Amino acid sequence: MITRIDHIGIACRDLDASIEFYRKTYGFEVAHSEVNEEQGVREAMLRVNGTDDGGASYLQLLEPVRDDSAIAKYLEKHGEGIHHIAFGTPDVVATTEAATSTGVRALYGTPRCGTSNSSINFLHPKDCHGVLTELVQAAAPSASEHH
Ligand code: MC0
Repeated sequence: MITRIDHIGIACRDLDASIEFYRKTYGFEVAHSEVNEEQGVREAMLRVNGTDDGGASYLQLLEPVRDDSAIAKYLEKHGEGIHHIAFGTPDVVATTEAATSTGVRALYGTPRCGTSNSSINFLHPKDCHGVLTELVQAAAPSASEHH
């Protein structure tokens, strides 16, 4: 079950320059930032609406930290722009299974770690009419308090 748009992921060459663009153009502030080594990104979450209860929607600005990362590859091929959409779900395993049962490929066999200890999986863009689609289950409040 999908309950909301968690975030829109945007590939950036220069994270600080993009943060500044969104601040001065729209007044968005950084709610959270981190480096995700496994995904090879430095990222900033800009909250568009909602609160810190796991139900908010964000822009996720993504800068590569490695040349072999998915974002580096995307920038090289397509340049800056929207990289993926992420739907929020209370159960990422069940929602992934519901999608794969229709023939859509999931990129991971089991969920991996996303922003703020969330659990994530991706659906292949070629099976989603050209849209890389992330499914994200927010961490339980006690786990996210550590960040
Ligand atoms: C690639 N393609 C895309 C795309 N990336 N289409 C739409 N949106 C995208 N973002 C298309 C290419 O144009 C190409 O089509 C085909 O898919 C194969 O792409 P490729 O360039 O050969 O690249 P692959 O196959 O090596 O990798 C694509 C794949 C990869 C989606 C499997 O990027 C991946 O594993 N992504 C999941 C992880 C990720 O994106 N991490 C970064 C965000 P043609 O027609 O040319 O064949 S991390 C994140 O978001 C976390 C931190 C979080 O939210 O918490």
